[in-house]
Amino acid sequence: MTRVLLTGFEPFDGDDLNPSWEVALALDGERLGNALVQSQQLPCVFGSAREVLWQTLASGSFDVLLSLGLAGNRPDLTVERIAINVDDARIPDNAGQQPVDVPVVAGGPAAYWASLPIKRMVAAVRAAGVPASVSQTAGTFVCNHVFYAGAHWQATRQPGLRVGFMHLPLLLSQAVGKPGFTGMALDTQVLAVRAALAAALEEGEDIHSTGGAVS
Ligand code: PCA
Repeated sequence: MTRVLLTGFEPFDGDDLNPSWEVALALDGERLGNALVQSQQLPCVFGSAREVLWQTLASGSFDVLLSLGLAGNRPDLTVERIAINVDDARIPDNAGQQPVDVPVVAGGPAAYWASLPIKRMVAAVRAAGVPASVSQTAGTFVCNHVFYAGAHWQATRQPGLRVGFMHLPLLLSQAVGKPGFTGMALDTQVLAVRAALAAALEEGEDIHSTGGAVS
């Protein structure tokens, strides 16, 4: 059996829900082929999010880690390419911390690539009829922090683990009253993440479709 750890975040920045946790909760306990999904909520707090993630990874023998987070300014689902070793918070986290130019892991490498097949995942979400793209940056807030922490765990503790991160758009209800913002129904986000996970669990190399950005 393949064991998948799926993480989502508690609400932050004044919101009362976070689609990343709503989606993770909806998929908790689900079987995908011979894989079993276990979901875990993470605090939107620098340091604690990393510690809860590492404790969860230490407590189970997971094969795949997919972390989810909200990117409220993006219209589609985005599969992240790279995690960078910096915390630089534009807004305070849920504990009021606002680190600036602090490493996620002191002495760690500048960056880690995702080790899930990001382009196959994007293609699978699109094939399910949902907009998705590759993202070249997970930002410098708690999402990137968790993505880097997961990849660092893999690099230093569990080389067989495969690690990835997806940002999700707002839920429809969150976009109401915010002109110019796009929301996506929870059911649609759930089926899209399920499709991405199924693609991530397939054997074989990533595909080589274009996923770049000009700027
Ligand atoms: N999104 C934030 C942190 C938690 C979340 O869901 C981010 O993109 O960093």
